[in-house]
Amino acid sequence: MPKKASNSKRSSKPAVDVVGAGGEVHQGVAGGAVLTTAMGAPLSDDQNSLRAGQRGPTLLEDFAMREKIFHFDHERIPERVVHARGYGAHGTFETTADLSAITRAAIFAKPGTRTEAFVRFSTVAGAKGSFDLARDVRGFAVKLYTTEGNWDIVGNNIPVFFIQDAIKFPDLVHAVKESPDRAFPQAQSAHDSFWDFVSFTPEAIHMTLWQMSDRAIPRSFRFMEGFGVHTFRFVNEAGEARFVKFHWRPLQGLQSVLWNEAVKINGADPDFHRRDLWDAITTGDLPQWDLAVQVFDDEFADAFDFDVLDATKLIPEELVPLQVVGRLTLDRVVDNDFAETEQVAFGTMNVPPGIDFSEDPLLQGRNFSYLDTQLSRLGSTNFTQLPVNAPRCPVAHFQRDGHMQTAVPTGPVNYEPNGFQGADRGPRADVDGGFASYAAPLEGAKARVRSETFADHYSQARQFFISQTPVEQDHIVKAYTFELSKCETPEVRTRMLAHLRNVHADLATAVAEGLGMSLPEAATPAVEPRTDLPPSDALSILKNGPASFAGRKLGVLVTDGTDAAVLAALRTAVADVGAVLETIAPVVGGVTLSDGSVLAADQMVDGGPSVLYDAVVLLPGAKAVGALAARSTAKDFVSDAFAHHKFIGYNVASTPLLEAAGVAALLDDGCLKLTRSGAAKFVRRCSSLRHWDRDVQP
Ligand code: HDE
Repeated sequence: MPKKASNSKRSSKPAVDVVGAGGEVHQGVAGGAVLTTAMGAPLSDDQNSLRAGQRGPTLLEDFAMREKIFHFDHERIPERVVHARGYGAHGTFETTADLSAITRAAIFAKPGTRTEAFVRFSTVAGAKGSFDLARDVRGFAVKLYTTEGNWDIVGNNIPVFFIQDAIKFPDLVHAVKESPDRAFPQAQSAHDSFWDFVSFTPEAIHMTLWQMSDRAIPRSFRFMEGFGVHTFRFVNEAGEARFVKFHWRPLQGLQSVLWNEAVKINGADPDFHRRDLWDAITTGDLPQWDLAVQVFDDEFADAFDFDVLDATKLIPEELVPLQVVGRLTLDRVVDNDFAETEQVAFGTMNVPPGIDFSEDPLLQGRNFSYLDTQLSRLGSTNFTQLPVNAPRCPVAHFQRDGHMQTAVPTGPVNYEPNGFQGADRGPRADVDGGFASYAAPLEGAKARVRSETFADHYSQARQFFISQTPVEQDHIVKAYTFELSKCETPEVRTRMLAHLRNVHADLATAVAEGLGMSLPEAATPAVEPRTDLPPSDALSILKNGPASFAGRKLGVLVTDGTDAAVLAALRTAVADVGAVLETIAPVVGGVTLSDGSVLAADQMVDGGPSVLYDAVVLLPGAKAVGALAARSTAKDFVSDAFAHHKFIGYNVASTPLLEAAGVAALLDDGCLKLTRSGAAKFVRRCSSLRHWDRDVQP
């Protein structure tokens, strides 16, 4: 930048167009906004601070510079203690069932009711800047701005949790996050302290089965289920209560990636999940979930094998079927990540009349934590006034003042009861319409105890394992083996193997084999694990995959000379099923296709590895394939796609590349030779997403 004198003449055009922080716009000479201070003073120069002479020191008087740096210095707020890395979007929830017989919640009174929503997906352990494909539980937090106040379902993509009592949460989180001395490892559970904690906390074993399954490495937020986890209550007008569990079911189907892919995606695109959601919403491929409920009464709860207040247990769908009661559509990306996603404050305690808590000790603790934590993060009790948190229904109370108060209450009264009349009187509680807690009958002595009905820690873990396909079981074995191999303390591994023996002999034996360790004695269970729980298909991802390639991404490797007609046919076939096609070329600037047209590529081959795609097509031109076959990133593109069980389309010219990648002799019926007429058939074949029959290990 050319040096400018500090007292240069006021320039006739503003350097940048900016709207004032208060939303007001100063019209500039060119019709654009004039840059101002936060107080609204228009600025003449944003490139140079105020100096005493051309080469002299900066003056304290420079209020514009001081204000700018002051604000910048305080731009960061504390990240969330857990779930720090997250991504949000706006949506709409449409009620599809009349539930007025079982809940008085207005949101369920009339099918067709539309309610504004905000959703934030997250990982748990990693810091705000960590990568998306950590092996981790995903947060699935939904805020529904109902006419009776905000209802937050602060859930996860796994229906059970690690612990049964909130008092253990700080220990769990300390154990899974980085060590306090060395500050690593970050964003992962593959280390001693996590498994050390788990090995002494058998109630966590069931959840670790889910965490070691592919549920913990989802392909995208769009392909995950969400769960409220706890048992809640529906309460109707008559004050009658039923228990309820909440499930979000993606219309896109379930899908995860392989661990080897996850590791590589983290390098190739650490923002893989947020980019996916942004792209889907901004291109109009709006993700949708059905809200389904499992409703049951005291009689079922009493007869059920496990305690419905125990968050380490689920209720199989075979026992209490899911009823769909609404549909959530994410239809708008945020305007500003900080203002909305970073400042959104979810709370399990936010429920409208008609939705109530159960006595789950984990939920009870959460109802304290989510309000409390906002004070550290958002700095004021008035966080409820931020646009993303503010209810869309009227708010009236006598809470006053506090940091960053933006409401301007009028009138003389800030208390009740009061003897004022009319508008000055202020609001009063509504005995009939207001929130009334369900009068749950309680009994027993005050004590620090864990109910005996919470004692079975292994039976549902076993049920989860036997509900998986062999492919998924193999992934679980490999995940435990990998994670425990990262534990440097042999005793931690031994204790974990002792627990796994109580889950399933095959699991324990295979993990021990993978670790090169002998099996220890089984851990002594508090109650004998059951082996008679039947498999539940709903617990498997592969048994619930989509029947279409819709919403997925095809990567097509192109070079100079690529057959333009085959590429066009592929584009049509992919668009027809609602999927996306990206081209990957030796140079991003473009290639010249067989018909002489120039195609600008979406990715350069070094930056577009096949792990970013659900299926791939190799479409090189005959003259250009040699150079491609000599390139290691192109070879990896092919060998990875093959090792990750992806469907591969290829043309005759691809042979040197297939040979260089070492897969030419291995081609199976998941690899299809592509002609112009075969494009639609290939895309149809991709509907099953992966060719699991391929006998290959990444
Ligand atoms: Fe959370 N959890 N949690 N959690 N949790 C937070 O609240 C907490 C638990 C979940 O996108 C914090 O605003 C305790 C279960 C999600 O903003 C904090 C306990 C489930 C999110 C907190 C649990 C969750 C959080 C951190 C044990 C699944 C992200 C920042 C009793 C059902 C929400 C914040 C977002 C966030 C406490 C257990 C899900 C510290 C004490 C079980 C999705 O308040």
